Amino acid sequence: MLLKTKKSWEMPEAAATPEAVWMNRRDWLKSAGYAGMGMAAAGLVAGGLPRAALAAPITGFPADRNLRYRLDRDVTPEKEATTYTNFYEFGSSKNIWKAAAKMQTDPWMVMIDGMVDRPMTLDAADLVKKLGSMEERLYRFRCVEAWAMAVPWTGVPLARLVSFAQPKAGAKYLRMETFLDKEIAPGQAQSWYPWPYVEGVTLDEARNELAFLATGIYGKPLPNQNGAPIRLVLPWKYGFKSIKSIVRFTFTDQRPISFWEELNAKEYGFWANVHPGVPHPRWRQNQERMLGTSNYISTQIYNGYEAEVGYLYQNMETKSYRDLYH
Ligand SMILES: Nc1nc2c(c(=O)[nH]1)N[C@H]1C(S)=C(S)[C@@H](COP(=O)(O)O)O[C@H]1N2
Ligand SMILES: [Mo]
Repeated sequence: MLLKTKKSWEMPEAAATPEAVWMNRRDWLKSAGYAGMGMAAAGLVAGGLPRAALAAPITGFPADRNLRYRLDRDVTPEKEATTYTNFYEFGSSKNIWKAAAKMQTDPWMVMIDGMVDRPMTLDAADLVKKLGSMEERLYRFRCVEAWAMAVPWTGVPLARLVSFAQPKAGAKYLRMETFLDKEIAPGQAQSWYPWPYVEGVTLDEARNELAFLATGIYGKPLPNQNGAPIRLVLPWKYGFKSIKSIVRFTFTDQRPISFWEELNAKEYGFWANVHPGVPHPRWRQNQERMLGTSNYISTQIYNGYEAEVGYLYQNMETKSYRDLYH
């Protein structure tokens, strides 16, 4: 079973660093002495220090597995899950893993802002440390394009980030944003997409036990293409909700408009709960194909997680299954 977690995130003295200043990633890198990507690529920062001297990667791999989360199918081969990926910042094909290698993920500044008492900006590794011990969980994962996988994620419950941030009473949603840098991510030069990638959940969803802030996969830190250094994993929702390479968490009382919803609200809903009874114009939703296999198997309501998440949607005014998606 899961070992007792250090609850550093619950302690008030761990609650905040005083910086409330907003800086984008490039500004921060500059102020921290990274004079642009050229030097970073050369492995140097201002003053000729080796970049490695400032790097502080997320540690704690492999983490103990939390045996509460079990699979009804085989774990997907690592090679499949790490080479067949969706990360539109690096292109719209599934084969972007080489292009994503360009991304520098350490240091990685993350901002927590919006309806919180103390907005802050801190390095991803520091943030994860403040959120307590990492654990491993086996989860199913289902893309709206009808492919699916089952993988071991490493990370911490998203609920701990919510407790750590201490949102104000009126906050209802958590909005998340991916980095914006078209020099690194060529897909972001495609101006018809509403960059940066944005996703959002209700705070009740963010506090659900399944909502997971992942730092690793297969017992190792996330490879870039899977969303390094930190990403969301919501196993009961279609994969597009599981935003990668997060740089900003904003607490708000406004329902966020996500990247795909902004692009095409008819095809991509805010709720996006997996449901075999809600058809999609382009892909089948009653069946899915596990990566590494060629046959289709039945898709389950909430991707098989109804016991854990069903209560979240019971009081929603759902006229049809469709409302669980749109
Ligand atoms: N920033 C960002 N996050 C993203 C995406 C993306 O293009 N950019 N694609 C989403 C989609 S559509 C899916 S299915 C999952 C895929 O996660 P995986 O590649 O790790 O399997 O990431 C989601 N998160
Ligand atoms: Mo997806």
